[in-house]
Amino acid sequence: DEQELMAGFEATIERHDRIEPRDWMPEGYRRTVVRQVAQHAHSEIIGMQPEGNWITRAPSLRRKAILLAKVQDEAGHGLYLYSACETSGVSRDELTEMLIGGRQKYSSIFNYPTLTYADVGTIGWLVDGAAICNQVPLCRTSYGPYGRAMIRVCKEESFHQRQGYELLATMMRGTDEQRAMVQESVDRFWWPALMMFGPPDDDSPNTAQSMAWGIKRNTNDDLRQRMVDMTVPQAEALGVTLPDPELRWNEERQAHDFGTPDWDEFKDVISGNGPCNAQRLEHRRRAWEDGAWVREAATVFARRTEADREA
Ligand code: FAQ
Repeated sequence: DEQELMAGFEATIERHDRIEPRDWMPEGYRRTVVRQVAQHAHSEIIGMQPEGNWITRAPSLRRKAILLAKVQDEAGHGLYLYSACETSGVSRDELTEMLIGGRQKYSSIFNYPTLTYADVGTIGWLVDGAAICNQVPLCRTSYGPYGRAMIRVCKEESFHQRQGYELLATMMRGTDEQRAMVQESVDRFWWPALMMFGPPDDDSPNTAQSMAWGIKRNTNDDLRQRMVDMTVPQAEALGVTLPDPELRWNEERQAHDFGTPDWDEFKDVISGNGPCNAQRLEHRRRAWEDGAWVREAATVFARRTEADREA
């Protein structure tokens, strides 16, 4: 009965074992997995847009090849994650409809514009950097298909992060104008990158339950602190200044103190009013509609092949 099933589920969580799609799970657990994994998948797919914006304007063939490969990796991550999400009983079509209909979210960060080529480097360095901080612990998430997807995704994210750092390091060795371009880009992306970790813990409605279920392994503030501590020495090595006058080493805590992100801006962005929300969703909706004939053709072809085989 239900009580016995729940005890089995809780024992699995307690042992830090994986919950698999065939296992019994409470409805709230399933809903939370779908919400987080779908949001993650949508972020990968919507996240192709800000950088994709620069593919036709990359400054060299080499940079273009690198950027194309990176954006393709993001499509791959999105597909893995949609597959992981489908194991918990929702179809990819339903997930896409929920994204386009504004019923599911994607990461706030992708609602900011990419104004210069330096932004490609900054996204690699800071946005993929934040993604790594957040996702390495998710390799140990309790939902099996999600954790396994994270292992490969994280390997590729590490590569992406180095790619961004290398791009910025190259620009920092260039002209004064290029250095100024990097600094201006970092000034715009630093705070939105810290917002990727979600609201502060005391304002995060999902953290406690998600941690109890082992879906999340760390709190939002804990991971944000890790991001700051990881990034400060990298910023020094690059020669850029992080735009936070309150940023300093705290000897006692053995961690950096830092300022408070503008949480009103964050709330605005996640409720649909960021600088690029409308544009990002509209672009996704158009791609979905323009691709309808491909999905239809593939379905008809699959049915016909199946019928031929049976005949
Ligand atoms: N943006 O109670 P919490 C990438 C929502 S990396 C938008 O703290 P939770 C790689 C949250 O959903 C980016 N919404 O929620 C890449 C909830 O609303 P809901 C993707 C946010 O789930 C790099 C409400 O606020 N990574 O794509 C955000 O416990 C370069 C309350 O928040 C992931 O998705 C936000 N930043 O913790 C690709 C990582 N933060 O759903 C291309 C997996 C919070 O109830 C280029 N996700 N909200 O309507 C997670 O770790 C968690 O879901 C958090 C949020 C930490 C994001």
